[in-house]
Amino acid sequence: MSTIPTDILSELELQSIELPSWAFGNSGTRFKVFATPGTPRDPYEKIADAAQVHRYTALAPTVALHIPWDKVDSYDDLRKHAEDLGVALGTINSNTFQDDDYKFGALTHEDPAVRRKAIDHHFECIDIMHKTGSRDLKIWLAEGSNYPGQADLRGRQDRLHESLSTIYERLGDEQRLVLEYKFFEPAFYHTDVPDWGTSYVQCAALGERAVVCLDTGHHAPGTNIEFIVAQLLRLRKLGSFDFNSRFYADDDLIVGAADPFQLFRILHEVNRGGGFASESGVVFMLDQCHNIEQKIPGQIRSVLNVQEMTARALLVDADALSAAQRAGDVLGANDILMDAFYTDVRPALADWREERGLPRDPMRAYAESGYQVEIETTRIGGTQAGWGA
Ligand code: LRH
Ligand code: MN
Repeated sequence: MSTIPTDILSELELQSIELPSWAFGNSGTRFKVFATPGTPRDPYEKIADAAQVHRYTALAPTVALHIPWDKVDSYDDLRKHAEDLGVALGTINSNTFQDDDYKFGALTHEDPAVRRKAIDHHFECIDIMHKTGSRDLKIWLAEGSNYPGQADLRGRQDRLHESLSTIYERLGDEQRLVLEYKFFEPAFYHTDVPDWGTSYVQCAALGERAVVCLDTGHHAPGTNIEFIVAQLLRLRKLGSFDFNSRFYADDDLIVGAADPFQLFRILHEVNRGGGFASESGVVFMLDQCHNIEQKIPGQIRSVLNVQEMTARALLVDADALSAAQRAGDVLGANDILMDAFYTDVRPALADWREERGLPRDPMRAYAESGYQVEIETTRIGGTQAGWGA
């Protein structure tokens, strides 16, 4: 049975994975959004469910919010609610992708009044961050066009810079702007922030506290995502991950489910680039939708997948690897990496959890806790949360 050296266990002890509040609500596709018994009806219940993940894994101490999906009367009260449950409020995600006024853009729109409205939404998010104690404002823009000629690609980049500058100037001294890219959808001809290069260029023009968000589902098929990770870490501009996995497009499936080896390769480059060190400032967040599977078990499985692949990445014999790389030992170098990937760390992690008073099998512990039955029987009435406002 493989063991994990204590120095790696102490690094794993520092690992924290931020959960998306919206993963606990209903989600789906344009074809159907299935309701699920026990789905939370408000941000308070979403946070209560997120706290269950941290309770059984000690891996998920913060919850990201999405505005307006998680709008409440008192963010001070929501913050206290989270703290009482042993978690904290994390990244604040803006939303300019569900308003009719933003049909042809928001921060890039031709009309200054529409841009003003979108900027004001981000000012509102920054005000909320002051109340929730959040550091990061994450911006994903659905903006783009569907037909060649429809949009002035150059003009939109200039307007985007102008709008982002206005938002950046509003940030508090400890706050960051995190710009997420996505190569298509909902726009099907051009997207204004389609790739890491565009996000990097826009962030670099803003300043130190503007960084890039890499969502693992937002690349063209065949993209070497770990190369982008290596480059952004080298440029000190990798701000956060939105972890999930996909077989085809932005499927938002459980991280590591579709391509565990890709997750391993990504985490290997995170380790190589110093991205696990707290001073790197990299936030590891999940961004997933549990359309058909139970949501809390789905999130527990997800954080365990990240932990297991992180443990494998940390087991890579870095000295032997760089020696083989320097020697041009192609197969030797590849073998060193594959050896770590093929190391089954699960029994050792279960032992480690037990030593720390955590359940050997968090999935089973949650299933046996009765919490799922309780929420399915008590959360009657009201409107189940989802991607609607
Ligand atoms: C866009 C995205 C973005 C979120 C949304 C929930 O596809 O990845 O991160 O705002 O999903
Ligand atoms: Mn995302």
